[in-house]
Amino acid sequence: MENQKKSDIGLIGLAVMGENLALNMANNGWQVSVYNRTVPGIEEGVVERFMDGRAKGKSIEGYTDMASFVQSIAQPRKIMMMVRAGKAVDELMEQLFPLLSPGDIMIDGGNSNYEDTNRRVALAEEKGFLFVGSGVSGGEEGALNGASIMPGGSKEAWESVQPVLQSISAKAEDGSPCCQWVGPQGAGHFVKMIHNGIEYGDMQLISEAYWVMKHLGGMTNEEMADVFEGWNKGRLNSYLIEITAQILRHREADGSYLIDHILDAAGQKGTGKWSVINAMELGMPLGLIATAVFERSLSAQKDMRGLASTAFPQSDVKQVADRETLLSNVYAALYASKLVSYAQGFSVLQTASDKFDWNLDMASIARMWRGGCIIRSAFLNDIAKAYEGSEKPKHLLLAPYFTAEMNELLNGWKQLVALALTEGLPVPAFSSALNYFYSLTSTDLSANMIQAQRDYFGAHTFERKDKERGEFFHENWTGRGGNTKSGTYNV
Ligand code: NBP
Repeated sequence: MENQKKSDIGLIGLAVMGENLALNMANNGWQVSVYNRTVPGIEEGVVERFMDGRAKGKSIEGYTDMASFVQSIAQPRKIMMMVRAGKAVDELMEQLFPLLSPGDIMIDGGNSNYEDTNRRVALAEEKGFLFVGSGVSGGEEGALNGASIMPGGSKEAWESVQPVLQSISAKAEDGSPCCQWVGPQGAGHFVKMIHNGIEYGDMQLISEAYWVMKHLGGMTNEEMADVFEGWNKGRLNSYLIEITAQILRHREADGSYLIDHILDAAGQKGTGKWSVINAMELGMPLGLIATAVFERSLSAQKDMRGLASTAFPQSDVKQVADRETLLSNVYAALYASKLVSYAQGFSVLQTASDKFDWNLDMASIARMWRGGCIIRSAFLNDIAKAYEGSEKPKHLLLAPYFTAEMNELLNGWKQLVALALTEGLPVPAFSSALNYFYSLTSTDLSANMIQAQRDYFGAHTFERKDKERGEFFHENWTGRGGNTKSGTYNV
């Protein structure tokens, strides 16, 4: 062993992501040690199966003993964990600590909660090690051929892990790796979480476009596939639009379309929900993603929807005669709502960056998402450009390019939402985005009434238009209340 060349990197966890990442590393010329736990009764022989199968003949060594695995890696060691997020990562860290040397680096590539990563970075550093929490997006295919990788945590580790991580990352059209240092603590996992939230939003928006074309346009699957293919050649060019066209054309052996047989009850694994919870914690609107998460929940209540549809039967949707205008309006609704969704997501990132002192680079994040990941799209180039200028936009929609786009899209977008709602077709994300847009662009909102009500029943105080901001007033609304105010604070 002593004379044997040590591995460049170690990888723990040989499920779908770990296996493919190990192969990707080996294909890029790295010597890789792999380890998977062997627990009687769970799944035995995982390492052997991999070594005898896909890893055969590659620069990969398999281990079932943790100490030998750690010993096989060159120092400072780089050990990537691709295991289920949660306690598995903590358990592994505890097993690794006594085996590591000072300066060794642990990389958690799973979908960990960023607060767990904050804690783990501090714990590892306290013990003299380095810890990188890295989002990895792109699923099985990305893991093997190039993923979008979002590392954050102990900055000192970047120099060592950069060559490996960038080599296995996807490359954008201009050749740049879709992997850059994100920021300290759990910044990498936070950015990955928002990426996943945006993915939820994009999928909901595309589903609504499909639904209105089908029902208001009376279009066939093939016709809709043609439209998505057309959009994929323009500003909406993206992986999700591309696969939507392919999904619409996909047929069963009997010639029928598979999409028409798939039950309309969506699943979810939680990262969309986390995005929304964290946006709420930061006091930031993330309505489009919230709508996408809630719509999945409502879709899953299939039986309840069936029951409600008999209590409130709807009349048939009237198809529109002018398909060309309809399609142009659907395009406007889809593109404008997508812009709102990304603007909301980037605003949450900016707020987290300010609050946690992460100094996130929005242009770099947009560029990292251009390849490998599920939300990859041409339009991320435009977002990167908007943030690259010397004057950073306060809000993405206020970047001159996007302001011009929104002004052009607005009319078609509102016509589509109005028509769909009048016809009883749900377009929750299109309309949520439109309402956000109207609220965002209104100097005056109805919140004066909310403040009055809060003060009326709870003495929560209000500010006045005719006084300086920050001065708070309480009114004795009924003549019966006292002058005692509630504390004025926001949560
Ligand atoms: P899973 O999320 O299904 O995790 C399975 C792996 O975790 C197996 O190797 C398993 O070992 C190991 N493991 C578990 Br479970 N508990 C463990 C413990 N206490 N100690 C050591 N190992 C333990 O695998 P995955 O789908 O490949 O995902 C890996 C990570 O990457 C997850 O965090 C996931 O959220 C994230 N991710 C997944 C995708 C995707 O498309 N699947 C995409 C992006 C990110 P065993 O074989 O002994 O059970």
